[in-house]
Amino acid sequence: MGWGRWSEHGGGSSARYSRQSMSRITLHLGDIAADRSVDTIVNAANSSLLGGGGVDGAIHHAAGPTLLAECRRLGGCETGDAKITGAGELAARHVIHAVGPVWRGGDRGEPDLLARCYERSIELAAEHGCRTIAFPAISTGAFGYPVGQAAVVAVASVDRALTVHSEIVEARFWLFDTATYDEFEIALDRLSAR
Ligand code: AR6
Repeated sequence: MGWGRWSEHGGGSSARYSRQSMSRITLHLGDIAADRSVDTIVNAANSSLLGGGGVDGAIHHAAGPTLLAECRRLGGCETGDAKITGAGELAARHVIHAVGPVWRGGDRGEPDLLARCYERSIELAAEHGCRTIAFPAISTGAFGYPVGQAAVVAVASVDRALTVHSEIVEARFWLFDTATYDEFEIALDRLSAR
């Protein structure tokens, strides 16, 4: 399938650079909380849904206290599942709080749980009328999932879910550092070549 175009700025966002494939999956380097042109932002949460560090901290900081107040009413979330809220002061309409697996060596169902996070997020976005969705690299920070393996699961599961939900026109991955971006680029290139 191959790549489309390079651009300095992706989707009106603050990406340093972004790359757009001919599929509906795009890759961006930078802060997901600064994406001002997406319908829903996915948060890499923990099962309490009560905030934390990393991308969770950045999203709650940018969204303000109403997001946490909404999360308190959700009663937590299982690993491998996701729940949706409004987006507080973010430009997006919704935040989807996905709980990825903690890496325990790879034989405790981690790939399946990670894939379910992505698939459930796309399902929720579609149910709520969203056409665009932005993901971080779920589980690859504090939860310790090796980035290369997480990237393969992430792009494959999102690609699968997009074939079911044609109403989602774009799924963006926001990668926070070049090493993570590169792993997602390799995974997406391999998927596109199949
Ligand atoms: N925009 C995009 N990606 C980011 C941002 C950002 N603003 N900040 C960090 N990343 P992590 P996890 C990247 O730890 O592994 C929290 O405390 C980061 O570099 O945020 O799923 C939660 O409350 C990494 O590549 O999420 C949970 O307790 C990726 O986002 C726990 O961490 C995910 O790193 C979840 O751990």
